[in-house]
Amino acid sequence: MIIGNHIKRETRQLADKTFPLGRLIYFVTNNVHKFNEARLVLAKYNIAVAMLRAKMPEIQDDNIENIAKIGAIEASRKTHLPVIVEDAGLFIDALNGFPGPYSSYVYRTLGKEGILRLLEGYENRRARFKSAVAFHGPGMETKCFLGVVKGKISKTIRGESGFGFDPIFEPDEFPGRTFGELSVEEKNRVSHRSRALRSFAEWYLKMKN
Ligand code: ITT
Repeated sequence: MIIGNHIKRETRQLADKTFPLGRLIYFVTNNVHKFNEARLVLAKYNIAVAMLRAKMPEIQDDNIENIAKIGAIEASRKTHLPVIVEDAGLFIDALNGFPGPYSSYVYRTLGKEGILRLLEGYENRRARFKSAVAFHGPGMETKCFLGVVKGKISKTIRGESGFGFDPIFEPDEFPGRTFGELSVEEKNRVSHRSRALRSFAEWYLKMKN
């Protein structure tokens, strides 16, 4: 009897450690636009995601990969669920990569107008968005995937779609149009987030098979 219980417990522990394939993945974010973009990208791979709003302290680090990884480990540890945490930022060449990992704070304080003011007088308006998508499930190692989109900072604020710095970023693939002037589908064709998520999806489906 005691041995039987022991075996049952061991089996349960093993099951808990099994990679959570085929299960819903929880995308931890408070940003509904981000979630919507991710949902559409992953739907193309038949990967279902649910938005999980969680009050998580975001660590400060110079590296978005570390921020996403630590966020995913922490969120999965707290919820016992397979989760994705994505961290992204806008890196401006003339400002040596600023605001980068501090994009959220800079967006809240200086905003889009502040970035345009900072770039007044600069010829070089090259910039890139970077995304780090970290996946962590109970009993497994964290995996992280990166995506980049190159472009430039526009001279004026244009477009209503998207969020954050979208109305001041012109991706190279859509010259003369900002992310704010693109549909979600157009943005998803080239964005940093969709590129990182597609790498994740390809890895995830391989793991599954
Ligand atoms: P969560 O942390 O809750 O996921 P967030 O909006 O704070 O949501 P990030 O920390 O990843 O997301 O992004 C930091 C900032 O970078 C974000 O507030 C935007 O201003 C900007 N940003 C990131 N991705 C962007 C995108 O696709 N388009 C426009 N701005 C973006």
